[in-house]
Amino acid sequence: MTDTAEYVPPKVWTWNKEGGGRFANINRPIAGPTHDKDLPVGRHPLQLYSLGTPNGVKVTVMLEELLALGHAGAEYDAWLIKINEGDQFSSGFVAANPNSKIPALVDRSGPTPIRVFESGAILVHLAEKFGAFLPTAPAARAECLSWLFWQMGAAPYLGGGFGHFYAYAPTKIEYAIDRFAMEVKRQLDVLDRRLAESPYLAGDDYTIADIAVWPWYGATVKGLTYGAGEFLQVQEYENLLRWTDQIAERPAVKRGRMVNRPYGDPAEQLLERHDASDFETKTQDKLLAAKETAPA
Ligand SMILES: N[C@@H](CCC(=O)N[C@@H](CS)C(=O)NCC(=O)O)C(=O)O
Repeated sequence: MTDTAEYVPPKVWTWNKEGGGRFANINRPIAGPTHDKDLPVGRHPLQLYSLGTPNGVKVTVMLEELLALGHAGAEYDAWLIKINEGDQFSSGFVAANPNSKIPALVDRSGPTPIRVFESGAILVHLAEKFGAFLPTAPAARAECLSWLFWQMGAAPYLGGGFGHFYAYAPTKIEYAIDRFAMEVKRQLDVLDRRLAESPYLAGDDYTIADIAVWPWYGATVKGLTYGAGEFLQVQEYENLLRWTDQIAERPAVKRGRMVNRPYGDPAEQLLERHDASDFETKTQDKLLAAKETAPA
């Protein structure tokens, strides 16, 4: 690794496969599949291919919220995509999402399967399909979509910018950490001021804007992302903390954040979800206990 203070970019960038840092095994300067493999398909109308990161959790929370409202058509199979092992580069996944990132949804409820990628597009697809969590009155709808798209534009500065340079980059670069910490604190203040005005981001009602923003900014304001709570002085954002805690109490949110989650408390890890009963019977603690008591 060249010292950043001395680094002079060459005329033409070249791919140094060994020098890519923590995500070197999956980072590539090219798109497209690396191997042939179809995606599995379960029995439900909606097939989700994902992982329990903040981007994945948005969709599993939305699906659980829809089911909680009684929309049986939102039943889904959630398949685990191990991005550290390159599952997002299979031919099947690339057909569902040419951008090779989770989450990807295939809606098989009609005669022809519809692929939907990008978490924001998936939330809008589901909200419109079931007529839920997206206001129809023009002003409220505009406010909801504005915060939804705000999240899509803002979060890369939090994850790819701040998180990368604060937690993952092989050298600590003051300029980069300072620049992105300033931006993340500004974003937290944007949300905090908005949530001083109204209970939810789009107004009085809980919408897909809250569902999109909560996994990233709720976790950050609770100090759960990148171990940076003290560094960012997150306790300052009282309205954001109030909103975060309120959403965390929703039963559908509690379920949604367990799906496709391969880390943390085994009782909160449901690696794949194919039935509502899986939350009771297939979490990792239960599967491991069953394995230990099974006759050899
Ligand atoms: N803008 C995308 C971001 C999706 C995204 O960055 N997904 C990450 C995990 S959180 C991923 O799949 N990374 C795998 C890779 O970059 O190869 C969305 O909102 O869906």
